[in-house]
Amino acid sequence: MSGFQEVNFDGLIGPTHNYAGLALGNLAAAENAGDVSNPRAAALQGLIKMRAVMDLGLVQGFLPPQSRPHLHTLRGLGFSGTDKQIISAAVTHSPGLLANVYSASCMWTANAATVAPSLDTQDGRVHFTPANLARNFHRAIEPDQTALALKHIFADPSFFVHHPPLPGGIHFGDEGAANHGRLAASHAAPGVHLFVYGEDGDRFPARQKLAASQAVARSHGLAGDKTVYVQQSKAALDAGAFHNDVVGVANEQVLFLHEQSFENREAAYAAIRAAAPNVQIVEASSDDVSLQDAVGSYLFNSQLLTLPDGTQALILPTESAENPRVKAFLDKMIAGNGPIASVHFLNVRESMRNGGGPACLRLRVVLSDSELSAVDQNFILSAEKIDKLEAWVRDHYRDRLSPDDLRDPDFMDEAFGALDALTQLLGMGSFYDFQN
Ligand code: SUG
Repeated sequence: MSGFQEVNFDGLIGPTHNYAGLALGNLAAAENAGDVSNPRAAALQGLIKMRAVMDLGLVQGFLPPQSRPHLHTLRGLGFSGTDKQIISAAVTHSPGLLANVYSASCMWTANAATVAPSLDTQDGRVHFTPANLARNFHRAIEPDQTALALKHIFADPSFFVHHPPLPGGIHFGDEGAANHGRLAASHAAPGVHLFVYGEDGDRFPARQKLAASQAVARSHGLAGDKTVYVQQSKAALDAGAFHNDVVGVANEQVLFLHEQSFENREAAYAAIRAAAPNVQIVEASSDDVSLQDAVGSYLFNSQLLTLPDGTQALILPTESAENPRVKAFLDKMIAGNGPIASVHFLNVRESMRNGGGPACLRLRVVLSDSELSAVDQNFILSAEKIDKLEAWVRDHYRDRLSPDDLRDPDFMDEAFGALDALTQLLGMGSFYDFQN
């Protein structure tokens, strides 16, 4: 029996990263709407995070950026002519659309898909369901290309099964792994799947539907007694936790979360304990950290990782170190010798300003050694490959992008040129629709 490990697949941040305020309920995105972004810094921050995780001794992968602007969407909405004519017509007739088809939101690969490891599925294969991201238009155009990328990277059907995104739009709104956690004695042991769904709050709509989580669990062939469905608290949703991973994260036997994460805390913990008796719940009380501080600092949108020595480390955004109450909580937690042994702060500020912390930027895939060798090795990083990707970013990315820049049809060529160079760097052949 081969060993198992968790591999994080981060979204390589695309050259059109911008602040458009597109995501209702996402406070950071709303606050920074219209600001000038720095796509070059964003992509380099992402690569520095990937390198840091690799330097901790873990295997690190990535998913490529999607084709943006997404001309296919504009054509589907009746725009026609050459590529540049399409952009110019959209600028004239529907300027609001441009920001949507230019969004680099696929960087947040926690929303790319839900994944079930072969240890937990009926047929012993790894199952993927791309998220339909139906709630927000700029994200609802992601699933087709997500599916292509996942099929490209995890191609071998003897190991990997790809389901289509759920049908039914917002009736089966599915935001992927951002509302899903797996509890297990170790990554190599069978696990319990925790699905967190929402009900609309007083301020904000819920994105993840219970029926969607149930459908994904059904497709993936998860056993009924190995799945738990818990409602996110409306208080957390209305405080800006538009995905549950803003208020909690699970890794192996540890569930690290805010005490106001779930609508009915006692019943939720009882259900989780019944399915996963060895779970260790590490909770921040509202006295230690308010929901506002949790959302503002992204304390829980951290990556909780098992290191090669078996200890667990938390990768946090620098915003968590800058909030004195959050920092005091972390210091107390580490001094308390609980299951989380170390903390590391990383700067992913460009993504954070759109509401995306370290945990949003990665999709976790538990793989056996033989499954890992079946993965397209182009998307598994080495120090040398990160060097090359950093050089590619420096060559092709702007360090200033304002919403008005999206109106310039020449910027489209620049964005496509960067992606074309990426496929050459990786020897991927033609991968994007604009290359055909
Ligand atoms: O869907 N922001 C993303 C952030 C996603 C974070 N992911 C997780 N929590 N797993 C969202 O709200 C903002 C884009 C803009 O407004 O330009 C945005 O889409």
